[in-house]
Amino acid sequence: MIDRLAQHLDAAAMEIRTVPQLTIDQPDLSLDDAYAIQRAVVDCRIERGATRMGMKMGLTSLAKMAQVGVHEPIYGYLTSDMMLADGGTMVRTSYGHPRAEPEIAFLIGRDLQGTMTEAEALDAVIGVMPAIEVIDSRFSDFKFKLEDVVADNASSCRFVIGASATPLAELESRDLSLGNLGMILEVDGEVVQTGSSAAILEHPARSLTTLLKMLAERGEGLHPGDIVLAGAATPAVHLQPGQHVRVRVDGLGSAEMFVD
Ligand code: OOG
Ligand code: MG
Repeated sequence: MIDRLAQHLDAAAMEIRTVPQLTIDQPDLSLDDAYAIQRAVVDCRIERGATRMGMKMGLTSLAKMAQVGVHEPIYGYLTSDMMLADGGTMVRTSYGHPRAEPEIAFLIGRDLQGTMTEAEALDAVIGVMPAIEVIDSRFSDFKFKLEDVVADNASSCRFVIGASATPLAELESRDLSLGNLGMILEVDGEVVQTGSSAAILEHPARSLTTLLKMLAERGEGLHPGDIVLAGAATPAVHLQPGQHVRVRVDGLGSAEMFVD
């Protein structure tokens, strides 16, 4: 069942079509099943040559939870085929109904696994970067239950990371706190969403420790060089061809992309 559903979701992504929620035919699908399907979906990408680049957290802000009606943080994998260079162009028609959202990314410096304090987790962070995440649900109308969106690798699609990683000590030396940085999403130079890193589980570091706890339940952790997206601070916005999208974060700079 796990492999069959993973192939079903992978084919939907490859063929750029949406499918009904898995939980309609499989009302008893458990969260463990959903994470097993997710892992198998990611393995399909890895078999095609993609490599694991890190992890994303999702549904870590009230704004995001409210937008999709799922009220629990989830995680997914980031793979090399999802990465878009800063300033790069994404072809709109290669995806179903993509949306962009403003995020903060961590660059991890050493192996991390298990339950730990926020200070312990942050000690392993080389730096933080502004990021754009493009999400694209495989489910019709972007409607899903918790188990559906987990199986769908947390709606992951593409991500853009800002050019430079700012060490936390540098932020502090400028009297900025990672827990309260202004975040702006711009489309074609106009501000379309504003928020704060405080919206991300009250502090992005809490997203990191929550991820580590969830990964430990499946015997997994983070590795040197991993990128971790902490989850969007605001609702996501639909993307249209011709747009220029930029995320600016106080003290961290910006990340940008174009839609073709
Ligand atoms: C689920 C993925 C959520 C975030 O940053 O909250 C997410 C979705 O909204 O489709 O990536
Ligand atoms: Mg996201």
